[in-house]
Amino acid sequence: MTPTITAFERSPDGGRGLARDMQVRWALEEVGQPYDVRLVSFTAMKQPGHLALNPFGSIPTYEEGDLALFESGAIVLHIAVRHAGLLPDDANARARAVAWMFAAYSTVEPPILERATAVILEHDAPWRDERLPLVDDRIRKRLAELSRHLGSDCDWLDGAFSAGDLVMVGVLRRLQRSGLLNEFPNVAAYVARGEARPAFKRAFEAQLAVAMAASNS
Ligand SMILES: N[C@@H](CCC(=O)N[C@@H](CS)C(=O)NCC(=O)O)C(=O)O
Repeated sequence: MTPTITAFERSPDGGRGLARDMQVRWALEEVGQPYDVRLVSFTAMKQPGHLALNPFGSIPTYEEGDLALFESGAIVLHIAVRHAGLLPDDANARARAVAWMFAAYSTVEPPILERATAVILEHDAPWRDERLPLVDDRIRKRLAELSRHLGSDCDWLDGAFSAGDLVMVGVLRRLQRSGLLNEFPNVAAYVARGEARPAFKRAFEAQLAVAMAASNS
């Protein structure tokens, strides 16, 4: 059965692939599972039809037969469990790959999202200029830790590319315009390795096509 995911009708990032349908598209591309996309407007996301799929009124969602899922991490994990290619066969390595997914969303991402809030939503707030350097230092701490873990010879977080890398690269991509990634060349190279994967490129092009169509309409 072909799953259906939801994505922004008009992504605020204009096609930079930062909305979280990107991770789900990427996972589906990695495992070779075709999918349909239903585009939703900001208004539709808050209507009962969409809230029945995601009580928080956000994208992405995932529908497959009787199953409806929300939360990009849960969706990526579901795809990884159902298909070969995103989780190792060895039980311990599998558990570690899942740990990296949690690390990406619950340990690495929080200060990155704080930064986005400070830059975009609190742009004119009086505390913004004081807050930003503090947030940046919290991000640097996480990047330094990741940098130390990757060292000079690890392509991926734990052996072969996994769902842990997919989610981590997705989280780190939000830093591309900050300049912070470039302070940690092996982390920047890690992100570039993720973006160079053919499945990433297919997913990126698909979401970009939506953004281009929206900007021409
Ligand atoms: N933790 C959720 C976050 C979902 C989320 O924040 N989605 C954003 C797009 S990346 C969204 O729909 N924002 C619009 C809104 O919440 O109104 C996930 O990973 O799926």
